[in-house]
Amino acid sequence: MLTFYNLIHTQHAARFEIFRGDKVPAFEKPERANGVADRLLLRRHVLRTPDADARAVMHQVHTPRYLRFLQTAWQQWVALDPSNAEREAFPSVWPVRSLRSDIEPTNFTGKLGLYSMDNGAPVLVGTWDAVKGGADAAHSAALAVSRGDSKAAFCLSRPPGHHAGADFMGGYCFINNAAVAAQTLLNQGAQRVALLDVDYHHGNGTQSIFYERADVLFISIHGDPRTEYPFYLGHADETGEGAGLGFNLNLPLPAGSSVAAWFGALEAACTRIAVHQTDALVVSLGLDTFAGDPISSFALLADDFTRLGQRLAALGLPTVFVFEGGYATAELAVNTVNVLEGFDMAVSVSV
Ligand code: Q9C
Ligand code: ZN
Repeated sequence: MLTFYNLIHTQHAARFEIFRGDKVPAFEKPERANGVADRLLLRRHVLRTPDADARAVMHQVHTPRYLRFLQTAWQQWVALDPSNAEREAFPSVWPVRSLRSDIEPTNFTGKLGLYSMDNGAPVLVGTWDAVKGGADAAHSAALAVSRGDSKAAFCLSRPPGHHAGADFMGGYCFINNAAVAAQTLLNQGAQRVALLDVDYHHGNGTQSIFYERADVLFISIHGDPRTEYPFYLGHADETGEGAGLGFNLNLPLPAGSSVAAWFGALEAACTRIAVHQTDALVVSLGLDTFAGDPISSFALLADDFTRLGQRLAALGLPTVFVFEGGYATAELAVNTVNVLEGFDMAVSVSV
């Protein structure tokens, strides 16, 4: 599997997050991607440094005001008080219903809340560089697949992206790397792209970016939002709007669902992708469906990830994998590489 590795992902390393009212060590940490990179090297996969600038594509999936804010947020935070350089910027107020989000406050706290869905994505000194590098990696992976350099490519970066919408961060995410990859595939000539999100959590950001578009079919298999994060999106009755009607498919499963139930949903997803006459596939590859994940409640085991890769390969599509969640750090590398090697294995059998 050809991997585009964002080496500067380490520039974003939150010290902690708020979990059940306590400050706890951040689940989303550099060791996650470092471990995957180490295992890919051990298994003799090729790791490339991203070589393309995603700036223009980022503007196709995010708003100008959000990108402007995110790029300068750290400088604004430190300008408030030089001692903020030692602090991570967490939002504390949000424009919920009846409050306005059309006017950008001048106050930094006001802006940070406007552009956040929760308190799970603190801005740090290196956040912008890390997430820009992630977008470049996703863009580079999609370009490589479009050019036919490789049947599939893997964007290895963090923080993840699928909770980030056109104009907000949240759930550890800032820039929607999977959306960048899908948009690049379209820019390079694909007519129809399918974006399959297999992270435990619904990809609310990705869904919202493409909700009124027919060129990207979004499909997500995830924990039922009635009980699982992100709670406010991901229900089965969300089928798209306007031109996008019929191009959004949510397959929520109850927390605690069996492996068989999960693969049943995957089959439904694959059937929908096959009838879509898809030119290319993006996979939001979250590994938090693993039985041992500390913040999730599905039951997949190491071999199930191999089977997932094999099933995706059977679709026969040019495919870009984009790294998302997965917090059982000790097992994450094996599970991730199992998906990629399951895919490679099945592709080499079919040619
Ligand atoms: N303390 C992904 O898997 N947890 N995101 C709440 C605030 C949210 C998971 C964070 C979990 C987000 C990409
Ligand atoms: Zn997740």
